[in-house]
Amino acid sequence: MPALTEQRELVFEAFRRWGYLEADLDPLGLLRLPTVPELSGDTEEHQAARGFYCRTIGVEFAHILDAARRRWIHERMEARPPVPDRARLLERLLSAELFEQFIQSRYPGAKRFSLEGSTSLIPFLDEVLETAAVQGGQHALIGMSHRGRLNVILHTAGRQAAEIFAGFQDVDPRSVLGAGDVKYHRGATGEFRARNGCELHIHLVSNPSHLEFVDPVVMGRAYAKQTRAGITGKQQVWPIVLHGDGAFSGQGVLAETLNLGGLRGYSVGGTIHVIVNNLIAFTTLPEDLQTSPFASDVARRAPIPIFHVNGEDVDAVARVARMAAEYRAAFSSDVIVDLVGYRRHGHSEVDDPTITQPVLYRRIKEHPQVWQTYAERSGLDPEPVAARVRESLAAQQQEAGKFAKIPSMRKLPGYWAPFFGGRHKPEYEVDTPVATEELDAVGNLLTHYPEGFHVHPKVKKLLEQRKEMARGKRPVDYGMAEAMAFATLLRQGIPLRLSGQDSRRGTFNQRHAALVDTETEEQYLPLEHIGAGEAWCEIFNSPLSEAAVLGFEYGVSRDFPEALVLWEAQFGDFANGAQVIIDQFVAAGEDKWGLLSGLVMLLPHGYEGQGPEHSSARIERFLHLAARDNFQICQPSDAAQYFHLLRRQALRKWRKPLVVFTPKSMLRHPDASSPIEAFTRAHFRPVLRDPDVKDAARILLCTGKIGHELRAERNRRGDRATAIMFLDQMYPFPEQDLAGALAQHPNAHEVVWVQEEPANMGALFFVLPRLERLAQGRAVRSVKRSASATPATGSAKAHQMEQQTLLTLAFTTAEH
Ligand SMILES: Cc1ncc(C[n+]2csc(CCOP(=O)(O)OP(=O)(O)O)c2C)c(N)n1
Repeated sequence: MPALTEQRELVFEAFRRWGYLEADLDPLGLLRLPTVPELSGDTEEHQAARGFYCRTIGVEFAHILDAARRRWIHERMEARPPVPDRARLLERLLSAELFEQFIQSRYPGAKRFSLEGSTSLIPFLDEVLETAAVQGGQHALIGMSHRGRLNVILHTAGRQAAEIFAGFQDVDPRSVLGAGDVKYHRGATGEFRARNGCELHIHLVSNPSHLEFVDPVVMGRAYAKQTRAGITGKQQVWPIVLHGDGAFSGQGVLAETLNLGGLRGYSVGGTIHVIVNNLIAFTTLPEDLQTSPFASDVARRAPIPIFHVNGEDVDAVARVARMAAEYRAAFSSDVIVDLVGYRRHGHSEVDDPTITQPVLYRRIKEHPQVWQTYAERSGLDPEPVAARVRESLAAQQQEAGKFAKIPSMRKLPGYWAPFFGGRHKPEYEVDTPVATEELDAVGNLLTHYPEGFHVHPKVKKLLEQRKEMARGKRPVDYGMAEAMAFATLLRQGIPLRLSGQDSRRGTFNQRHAALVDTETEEQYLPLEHIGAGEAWCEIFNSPLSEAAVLGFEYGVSRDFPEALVLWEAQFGDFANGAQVIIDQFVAAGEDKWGLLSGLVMLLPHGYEGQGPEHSSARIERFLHLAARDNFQICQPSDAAQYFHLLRRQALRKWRKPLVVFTPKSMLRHPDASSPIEAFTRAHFRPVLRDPDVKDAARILLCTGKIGHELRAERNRRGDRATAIMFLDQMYPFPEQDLAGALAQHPNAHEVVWVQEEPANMGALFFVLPRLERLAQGRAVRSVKRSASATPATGSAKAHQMEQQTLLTLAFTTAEH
């Protein structure tokens, strides 16, 4: 009967494609979905297909191009569902809901961002972890925002309720004056014991208020942990990210993060994304939140399945959890689960939702709780379990009173033990010079490629020059200084990872970390072949994203403190696309959560007449964020300084993010190149004194490219009375070094801060008051562009005129 089979296939194909639009996905019947003509019909085939695709699970998978993956899904959807452990599911639901109600009654007026209405999230996570355990999972990294976080800490991360209650009692506020974070943002670690006896280590990642920005951080952390775990890393470490529906559809960083999922430098073997979809965001309804019917629609661009499930059918929720986890294990792919529920209270519990959604909330008030519906449907008596749960919560509250301060619910992994945070101490300094023979050896290694590899003639020439640089036959430029820093660190056993847009070649054609065969386009990275011991090296061209990629690299740095992890902006100006990661994680992570990072941000900076968006990495913004030694802000003025700065960052145990303003026009400039001796002897110096002028009448202090221009101008003028110094480290401010440098010129009557940036930008606001303190009565002046709303002019000629004016003013004394 081929015709009948064909007919059946046609009907089934229609339901596989569109069935989710007619599924019963929403406990309150609020979702408005289009009707699908392709699904109309009442034949036996229609009834059968409807049974598979239009009950409480809907799945979107027709957009997945790989037929084997589509078949995998439809075979499971069209199979008999597994028998659920209903007693266990009811117990978990009850425990989750009664926990929320307990807090409501015992800590009235406190915000907890209740999960009620979507509590089937807890059994959902159980099932994902159970499946992960069967598949060899040992760690789960969970990222999530406020909604239901306390519940997840208790039920999934396995912390004690007493620890959470202690947070509500806010004991010992003095210990966190000016720092710390609210309880529904803090991280937690714990164990989840699966039915097969395995324990999964759970790590709930610390999270800022800024919704969705934790997503790439979770991925980066998972990537680092997977790298640690070796060949089976992706099986062992499972990333799971929970989202609100409003944030999922609205926040761009989510889309950027999904795009990382299948990329070789960023793949974590699949993340399980769960939208805890309560069909509201604060006071705003879906019709004002997203253009398309489902919050999940933004994910359809990726070749990954999207499961929708009615959060009130807890059996279906458990089934979807298993399918999602098994799919991740089978295909190393992301999976989206849209868990549709509702929100029983206001956005937080101090918020009255009847002001904005009076009708909806009347309906929600009358709607039974998830556990009630489930108990009724499954014919189980909830009372004995409920009594037990209430009793245990009351006992835990008693315990909470015994804490003298709010307990930390997380333990740092052992690999953090050798590293320090806090204020800088001189004993953290390290040796960074490298012996001549070693530089010669790395020069050979860095310029070596396999027999028969066809190198581009221009690159070949560059490699020959680099070999000469390493041998001291020509000055070393920035590109080679960086390569030598990377190579020497790798040979000392330090792993290395660099990612950024076009970073393999380098935006300015300066890096050439990957050699490209001119016949085959095959790539060869010399640095990948020189690490000692376990030291791996990864250099990737990132996708065209700042927020997600910087978040990812921050995440890698959090779980690989021994590695030098660098992110590079194409131009420093573009880093503001990642401002939330900079503000909320890089700058504040230690103060808020006590979490350290040694991440390096390379930000090309300098005024060369390339316009408003190719000039400034916004030095001022980083300096505004600087306090309590939270990070280091540097602008190395020559190649050797860059070399020592990178090596210092990797070798010392003081783990602080490092912001480096890197050059553009100075990359190959002889004035900023360094002799080989500067690599074998010196250290990174926060302040560069002037070697050419003794006992100056005036001192010009500056940072970056302008200093070289000032020195050239001084030569042109034949000026022998002006000393020019570079401030290569702006933060932590090198007060003693600078005081020492100024003291070398006791007769200088004025100190002038010279910067390329406009008066309202650059380091001016930061340096001037500090300089005044150190100047010991000398006049302190500044030379800068006029205050401006934009960092730089769009005209190259105007730039030249401005630049010349700066130089002229810098050599004009105050008396004139
Ligand atoms: C980037 C960002 N913008 C705005 C907010 C303020 N805010 C906090 S919660 C919230 C609503 C979130 O809605 P949804 O994502 O649906 O999650 P729900 O609270 O409903 O679980 C908003 C707008 C924020 N925290 N982060």
